[in-house]
Formats: sequence, C-alpha cells, structure tokens
Amino acid sequence: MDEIKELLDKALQAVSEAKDGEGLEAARVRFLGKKGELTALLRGMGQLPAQERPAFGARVNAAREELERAIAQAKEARRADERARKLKAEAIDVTWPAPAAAMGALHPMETIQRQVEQIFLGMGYTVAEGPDVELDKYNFELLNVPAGHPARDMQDTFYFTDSMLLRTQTSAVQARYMTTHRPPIRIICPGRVYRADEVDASHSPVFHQMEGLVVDHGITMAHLRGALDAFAKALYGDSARIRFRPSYFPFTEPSAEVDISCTICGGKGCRTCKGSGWLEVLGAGMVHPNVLSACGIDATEYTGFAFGIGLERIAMLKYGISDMRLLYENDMRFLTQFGR
Ligand code: 2U9
Repeated sequence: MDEIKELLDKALQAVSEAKDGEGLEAARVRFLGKKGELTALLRGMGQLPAQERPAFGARVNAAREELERAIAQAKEARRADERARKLKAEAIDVTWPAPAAAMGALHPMETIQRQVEQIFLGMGYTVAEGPDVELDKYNFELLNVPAGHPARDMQDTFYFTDSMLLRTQTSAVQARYMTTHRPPIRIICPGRVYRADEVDASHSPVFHQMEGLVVDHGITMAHLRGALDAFAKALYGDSARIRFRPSYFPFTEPSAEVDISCTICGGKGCRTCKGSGWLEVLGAGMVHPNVLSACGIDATEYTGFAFGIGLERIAMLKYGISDMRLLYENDMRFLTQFGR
C-alpha cells in the first residue's frame, strides 16, 4: 500500500511538473501505459496472498483513476492557458481610430459629361444613347456620307467588316433615333467615339463627344445660335460669347465652326487662344435635307439643327489641362486633383 501511495505521489508530481501537452502524454505513458509503472503494480498482484488481492487491486485502480483525472485536468488547464494566450495576442481594440478610407471620385471626363448633360437637360433635351460598334448605315450612309466619301477612309475609321465599324461620331445615335421617332425631336447624345488617330497632346483614337439634334416645324439657324449661346453662358459664365464661322460638314448645310470667347483672357488674347481671343470648341449646322429624308422625315415639312462638342477640349479648357493624354493615363497624382 505504501508503494502505491509513493508511486501515486511520484506520478502526480510528474504531472504537475509537465510543461506542455507532450510532457503530460509522456507522464501518462510512463505510469499508465501498457508498460507503465502503475500497470506493473497490478501485474505483480499475483504474488500477493489471495485475501490481500481485492484490497490491493481496488487501491491501485483508485490510484489510476486519480492520476487519470489529474492528467485530464492538467490537459484542460493547458488548453485554457493556450486559449487565453491567443485571445490576448489577437485582441482587437475596437476603440482604436479607423484608418482613413480612400475616397473615390469622378473622373474629370465624367464630371464634364454630366455638367454638359445638365445644361441641355435644363433646356428640355433628353439623353439618347447607342452602341459603340455601329453599322456603316447609321455612322455614314444616313448622314449623307456616301460610299467613296473621303471621311470613310480606312485611315480615319476602325472597320470590323465592310459594314460594321467603331462609330466615328455619336451622330450615328441621332440617325438611329430619327428612324424610330417623329418630330418634335430634341436630344443630346454623349459617348465615346473612335478614330484611327495617332496619340499626341490633342489627339486620341478614343475620345468623347456630346452631339445635339433638334428637329421640328420652323427650326432655324437662330434657334441654333440661341441654344449654343445659352450653353456657352451656362458653362463659362454670363460674359461668354460665341461666334460662327462658315464651314463644311456633309451632314449639315449650312455648317459652322463655333468659337467661344477665350475662357482664360475673356477675349483680349492670350497663350491659350493664341492671341485671337477665341477658342474653337464645337461644330454645328442645319441638318442637311438629305439626312432628314434618308431617316424618313419629310424635309419639306421639317427643319433641324445639329451640333457636336468635343468633351476633352471642354475639360482641358475648364481644368487648364495642357495634354489630352493625362485624361487617359489614370495616374493617381493627376486624378486625385479632381477628388470630391
Ligand atoms: C445628325 C445630323 C447632323 C453633328 C455635328 C459637328 C458639326 C462637329 C465635331 C465637334 C468636335 C466633332 O468631336 S469633334 O471633333 N462635330 O463639328 N457635329 S455638326 O451633326 C449632325 C448630327 C446628327 C442626324
């Protein structure tokens, strides 16, 4: 009995001294394993007198149970320690200030497009949109640019097939619109257009336009002037003026290049307007009767005006950007200047 007590004390000591799960397992094997010291005591029981065996066996089993409990408790304590240690190491201080979120912002081209849209929406226009991949029919044919016309040249237009291309002007949208809507028509068509241009400070093979179209009874050049004058004043302030210079487009007759008084010097002459006091910003004219007819509108009953604005040019003047490439490179040092 003393031997059992001694062995149990030794075993409990070993358990309390075990440093980790491995140490505990080693102690278990050492005392409770098949060849363990406590197990050996049970094995040796046969040498005892028969009447002493039951009491001895019960005592060894009680010792076994006590030791098993001690090991289980020690293991649980170790697990609890480990959990506590992890919780402490991984603790999150929810009162710590959050890192500032990087706010996104509209691209300057998006801002300009929305601003120009708002100006025309305010004059009662609605926005019409169409596909970037267009049919020759809408991009050229209905717009009085027949086969063989130099504007269709491969050098200017990206073709997929003989009849399918990347639109070179959003006029294609207006042509579509006229084939499905009757006058009165008053629309603006913003969007990307594509031309096979080399990239430089003022050219890009992809750029943005906002074109407008008004068709109704008795529409004249005076209505065109009024609309564009209101546009110029809304965008650049009440002191802005416009002037028309005669020009030529296949889809308008008469046609005009429209200048706005220089937004930098107000018309006195500076570097931006190259001393002229005027900035070339858009083209316009009276819709060619051939275009109205081709789109199924009676040109003897209706007249219309149309205009086209290059949005990059407007954005560059508005923000003082000297190189168009900056608008497409997505350099954060450039873009973050237009934040919020
Ligand atoms: C229809 C009929 C006529 C749209 C027009 C222009 C003149 C024009 C340029 C401005 C700068 C293109 O982006 S740019 O290089 N556009 O000069 N656009 S008249 O005329 C139309 C449109 C649709 C049915």
